[in-house]
Amino acid sequence: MSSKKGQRNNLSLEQYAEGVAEGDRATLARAITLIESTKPEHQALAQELLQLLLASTGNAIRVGITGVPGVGKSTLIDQLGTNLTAAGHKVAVLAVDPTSERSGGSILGDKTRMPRLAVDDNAFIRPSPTSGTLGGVTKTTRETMALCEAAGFDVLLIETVGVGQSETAVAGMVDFFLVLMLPGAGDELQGIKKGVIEIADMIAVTKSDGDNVQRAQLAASEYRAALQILTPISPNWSPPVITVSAKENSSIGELWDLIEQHQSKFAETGELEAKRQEQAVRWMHDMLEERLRARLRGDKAVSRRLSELEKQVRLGQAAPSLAVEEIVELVGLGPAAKKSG
Ligand SMILES: Nc1nc2c(ncn2[C@@H]2O[C@H](COP(=O)(O)OP(=O)(O)OP(=O)(O)O)[C@@H](O)[C@H]2O)c(=O)[nH]1
Ligand SMILES: [Mg+2]
Repeated sequence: MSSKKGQRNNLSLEQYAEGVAEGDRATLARAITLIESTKPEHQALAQELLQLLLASTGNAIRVGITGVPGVGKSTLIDQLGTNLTAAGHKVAVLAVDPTSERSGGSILGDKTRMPRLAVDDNAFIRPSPTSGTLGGVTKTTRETMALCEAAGFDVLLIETVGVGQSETAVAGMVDFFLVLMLPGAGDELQGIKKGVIEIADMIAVTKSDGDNVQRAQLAASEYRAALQILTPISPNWSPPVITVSAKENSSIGELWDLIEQHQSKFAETGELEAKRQEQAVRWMHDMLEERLRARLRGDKAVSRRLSELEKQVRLGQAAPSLAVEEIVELVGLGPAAKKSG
């Protein structure tokens, strides 16, 4: 996993491709490091590698898991993942955490939260890159997902903390979006963001063990009521609400059964294919916008002119549209913009 080693002794495109295709974990880890690198030559090689492996991607079930800090995401992933590898699956666990500076590492940096998966030969845990914008982190995660699929992992679990926009980003890269909720009712239900319920394919109330069982069931019935007033995303799926205990491994099997049911139903109706196609196209647009934005930020002449124009716009000396025209011209997108305008 050492990136130093990777830098000392770079692999060729063929070596990367072969190693990943063989499911070699060390090569997979180095390929991900390549993808995370911001060096132009690494980026170029990474893109070639992804293109080469594209045909062998798409064979995994992609599951996003979100919830507030402490809801039990890592504990659930450890238990679920362990059940799955025992049943013969190969499980990759990734993270989207653009706020990872908060822990000096990432939400998966601390592998002790997933003690069994961390030492499981059929599991692969990759922490979120330690820095970057949400756009950068999601790009890396999506590309890492592709690499893991090419390496033969058939279950991808993407953990993200339910803060900011990372949950929407994760929902946009997975087949199934699982929202974890704490046991308890009333106030907690009021406290959660309504938006996250709207994009959930299932809600699981966690820590349903010991004294918590009743509170978990109460919470579940409140979430069921909340979901009833929403129109489901698909006519073929009403998001279920269940209670689980990762600690006692109870209802984790049921949770996975529901995810598989959703996957096979969506495969049957063509919704899975359509969803993935839509996600790929949106991803392309996101990357394009990110690149254009980076180009705007990175160009000294542009940012200098931009701050001058800002002043003029603020003082009413220049019309905003005129300022935009000038900047667009400056970055070399002028003629096309004029044609359509
Ligand atoms: N009783 C009980 N406790 C649990 C269960 N699952 C997790 N916990 C506890 O809840 C705490 C948080 O669990 P994590 O799995 O680390 O939660 P997380 O959502 O991954 O947290 P962050 O990564 O910090 O966002 C830990 O102390 C766990 O032991 C459960 O099923 N039952
Ligand atoms: Mg965690």
